[in-house]
Amino acid sequence: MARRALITGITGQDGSYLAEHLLEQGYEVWGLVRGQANPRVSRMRRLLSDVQVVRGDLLDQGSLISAVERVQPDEVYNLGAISFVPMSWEQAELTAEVTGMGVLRMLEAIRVCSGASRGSAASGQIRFYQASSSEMFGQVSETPQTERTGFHPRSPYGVAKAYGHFLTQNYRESYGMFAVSGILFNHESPRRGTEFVTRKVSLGVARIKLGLATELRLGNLEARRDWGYAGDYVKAMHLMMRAPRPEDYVIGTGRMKSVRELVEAAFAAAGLDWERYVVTDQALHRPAEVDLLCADPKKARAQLGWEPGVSFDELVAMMVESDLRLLSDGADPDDASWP
Ligand code: NAP
Ligand code: G4F
Repeated sequence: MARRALITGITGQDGSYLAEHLLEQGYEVWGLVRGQANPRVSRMRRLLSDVQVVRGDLLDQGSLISAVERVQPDEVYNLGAISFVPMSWEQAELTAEVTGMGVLRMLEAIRVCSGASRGSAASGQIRFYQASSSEMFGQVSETPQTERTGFHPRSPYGVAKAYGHFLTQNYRESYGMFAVSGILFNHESPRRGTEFVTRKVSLGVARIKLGLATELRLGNLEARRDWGYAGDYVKAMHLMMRAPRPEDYVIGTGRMKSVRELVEAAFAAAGLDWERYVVTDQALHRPAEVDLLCADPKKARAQLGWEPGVSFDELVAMMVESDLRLLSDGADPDDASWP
């Protein structure tokens, strides 16, 4: 019988790639979707016609219990979150509720539905994946960051993710649940939300190239990130869930680039000189910045056999080409079907 997966955040970047990957692996895939008429759901249904939908919201405990009861999943992937770091200062309480407390509600739904009790070995029960983040490392205490590096989150988002991370560990230890966290570093794609810097840059380049804009306004160009391709990273999520033991893993490329290098590469991919177009804007700087993030993915390579497949330059070129195509076709990037 096909394994059944329930994905929260299925309308997001990672949810779409993970759904595709699990369908390819022969899974029956369900997505938890919120709202009465979530416009992203109709696009998802058109593209992922084999995905089934169940209504629910990470803010609503009852809806999560009902969803787990209805779907009876073998695996739950909790990708739903307020995921844009600057928004977490503007709506800190909402971020704590969705990104932090949402993890508790999902774990409780699984615990209640699978009858896991304190101290019992809940083998054979529902497996749980938590989308933890390198933002938890924040002001890093060492470089590169491993599964053992301490956390010093720098945003309400990072703090909420740290809560969800520790809670996932705690449910594993308290109830014997197969509950794992993937500490994923930044991963991008043509499906990335337009507010994140890689997509903002690839779209900006495409607009300038096509004569639709004359400048690109950005914040801190000196921040450094470990950027990989989302399509590679969802495979790591699945490998963690099929591992013999529930453990947490760092997932990244092990290579760091600055926002400035990202900009240079993206403009060069379209044959443009970035210095003629990029304007820096103090208003786009953050109240507390994460200066650098760089993964040490040795454990994932050794234990899961996971390796990133797409390089930084290939990723940047893929995103610029995709946005050039999208805009040339007259599509609205915020409302486009996934490329
Ligand atoms: P994304 O594109 O922003 O997607 C977020 C998803 O969360 C959307 O499907 C959204 O659904 C859903 N959501 C928001 N509020 C919700 C609520 N109250 N109840 C249920 N669902 C809700 O994020 P992503 O880039 O795919 O990232 C997936 C997960 O990985 C997130 O948890 C993110 O924090 C984490 N993460 C991402 C990265 C990265 O670099 N991408 C790195 C580390 C960790 P709607 O359509 O309803 O808005
Ligand atoms: O693309 P970003 O907004 O991603 P950020 O803050 O690193 O967070 C992403 O990755 C995390 C994993 O580490 C996820 F957990 C999280 O959900 C999200 O997916 O910003 C990257 C860097 C920052 O240092 C920011 O200050 O780019 C810098 N930046 C410079 N100018 C900008 C801009 N970021 C954005 N979004 N927009 C700018 O104009």
